[in-house]
Amino acid sequence: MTKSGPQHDLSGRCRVCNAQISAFMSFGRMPIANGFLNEEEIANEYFFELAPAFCEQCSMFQLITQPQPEKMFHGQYAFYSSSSRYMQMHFEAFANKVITEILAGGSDPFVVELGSNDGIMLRHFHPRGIRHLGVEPSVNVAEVARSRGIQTTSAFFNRKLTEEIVGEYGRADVILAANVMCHIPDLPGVAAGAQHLLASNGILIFEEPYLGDMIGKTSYDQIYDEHVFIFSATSIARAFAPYDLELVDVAPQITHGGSMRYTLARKGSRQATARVAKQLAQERAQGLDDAKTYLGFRQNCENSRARLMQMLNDLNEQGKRVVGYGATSKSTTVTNYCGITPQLVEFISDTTPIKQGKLSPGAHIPVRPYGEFIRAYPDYALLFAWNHAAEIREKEQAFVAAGGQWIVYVPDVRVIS
Ligand code: DWN
Ligand code: ZN
Repeated sequence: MTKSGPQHDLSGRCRVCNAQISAFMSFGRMPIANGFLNEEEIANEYFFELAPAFCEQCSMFQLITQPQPEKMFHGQYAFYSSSSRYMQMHFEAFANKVITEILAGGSDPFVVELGSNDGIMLRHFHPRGIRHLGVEPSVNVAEVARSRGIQTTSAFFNRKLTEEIVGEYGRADVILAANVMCHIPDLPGVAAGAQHLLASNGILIFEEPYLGDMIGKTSYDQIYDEHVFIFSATSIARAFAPYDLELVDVAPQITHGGSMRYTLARKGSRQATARVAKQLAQERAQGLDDAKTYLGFRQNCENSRARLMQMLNDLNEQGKRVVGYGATSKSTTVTNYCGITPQLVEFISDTTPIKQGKLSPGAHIPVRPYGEFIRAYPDYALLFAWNHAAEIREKEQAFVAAGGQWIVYVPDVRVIS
């Protein structure tokens, strides 16, 4: 067995269809991806084995084990959705599309968003007087949303909660989620909740990192504790079908390194677009429903790790300064799987105050404010926030003009300036 094969038998039951599943690889001992910590917390740092599996019965890509939700989403949750200007624009466009194409003409519509974070999407519904409710378990980010006047309840979304929502507000015309569904281990519970909450002609729209992109680009850093699933159109159609919810549209998105927007409606209530059948056929052609594809992915991950470590070790021997850019959740998988130490990457620059002054999970690389990056540019910046490359490279032209270079690892390990 290769170093990235599971250390011991990692098997379990598919969270969606209950079939027997086994991990096809392991990324090893992993901490909580957003578990930024202080020196004195190192002794008690929590680790689990990060091992993905593919269910051959329903095609769902998932983690074998996931830490308890309370370990990941709590009053100190470190990720604020509004930390990217491009993402703010993306959600404004998403919200406007829902308002003009779906809600237009409806009388007093009601919108529910799962995992509404700091209100990056609902803030566009609120000023228009559209009835809305955000469901956000991480109380600190929910508080930011409330301070913006956005109606938010701090809870995990499930069937029981939908009964309370229906009792208080009635049924939802639209249920939205972005980068949230793939975080919820009880996906059948979410589907049952959506089935209960949706109005008869209502729709459920969500967008999440896309399995086809992850496999195609070897962006294995999408795999971390919070992402218990990585979806495809195939797996989504199958997971929601038992709840009479049908996949009626798909739309690829460039966000988060390649995402897919899924639209579902009550069976028979809307005609599915031709894009759905096309996407399903494309997924078969890519081999997303074939277990062999994941063995190839495992090999690609190992190659990527070897190349990145070779590059970082070479630069270290040459005495070059390398700094990480963006203390992303994704970077926790990269630093821990590859074994990147503070000797190789001096610190990670990040604009999020709650992360600054802390150590990165597991690898314990210091996280410093952005000002440290511009104060003395390093020779190389390792772009952990590669999904925001367009925004960041536009902003950091002075770094390149000063001779700085970017190291990227998706889709390949390479240096760009
Ligand atoms: O699904 C999830 C996605 C949507 O967001 C969550 N599980 C958690 C989170 O994942 P992430 O942490 O990998 O997301 P980002 O958006 O890639 O994180 C970017 C990080 O980089 C933030 O900490 C902010 C920081 N940043 C920065 O320092 N300078 C970002 C930009 C754009 C910048 O210019
Ligand atoms: Zn399954």
